[in-house]
Amino acid sequence: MNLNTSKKQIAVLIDPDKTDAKKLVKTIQQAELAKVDFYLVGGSLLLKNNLDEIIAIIKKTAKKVYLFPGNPSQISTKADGILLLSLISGRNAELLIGNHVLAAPILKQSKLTIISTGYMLIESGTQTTVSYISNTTPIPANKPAIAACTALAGEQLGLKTIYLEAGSGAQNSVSKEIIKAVKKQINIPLIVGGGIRSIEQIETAFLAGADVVVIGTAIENDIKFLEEIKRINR
Ligand code: 1GP
Repeated sequence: MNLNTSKKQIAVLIDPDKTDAKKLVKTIQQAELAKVDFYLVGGSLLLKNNLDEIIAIIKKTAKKVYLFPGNPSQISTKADGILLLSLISGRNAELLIGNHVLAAPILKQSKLTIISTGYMLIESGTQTTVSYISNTTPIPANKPAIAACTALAGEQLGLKTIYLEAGSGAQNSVSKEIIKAVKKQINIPLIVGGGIRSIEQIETAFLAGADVVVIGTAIENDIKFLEEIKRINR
């Protein structure tokens, strides 16, 4: 992930529970042909204990791999860096700072690049795994001003990027109204993900102001989506 570029970036999210070595190798081959910019690795649960193996496969490319941890057990020193998520849309102290205290000494000893990230859940239709697991209420989809002020507060606190999250496999992705309202308030890079499953949605997010779009489920479900991504003009 390059925080200092104006180039629109596409990141592929790999959930270790939803892939295996064989499937991942194929995904990575296609993703490289599609010229994706970097990879995120993480999920709500880790049932398979295969995090290091997954990262090692992706590291065969020249691209950076960042941890996108669902909880502090998902730290691997094999990655290049970590999105250190603070769930600023919620009021769960553990996810705002508690888990970070526990992870701090481990991160200090690692060589991981730490990207402090204001993580914001946006309501997206039905309840998502991330909302349930985090025990937090997402920001209502029709309240762009709340989203904008939350992101602004995150920037003022010194966070390096904001991630607008509809939730993995979300019914509705983050709307262009929310993306625009947030983008207008902040000067740090804006990441958008959750429920993006068409080229139109990617282009809409970029046009509204997303600097990075994250795709997970759509590629898990159909690897051919990467052939379409390849054709996007960025
Ligand atoms: C989830 O934003 C990411 O945390 C990606 O979501 O799996 O719906 O693409 P999808």
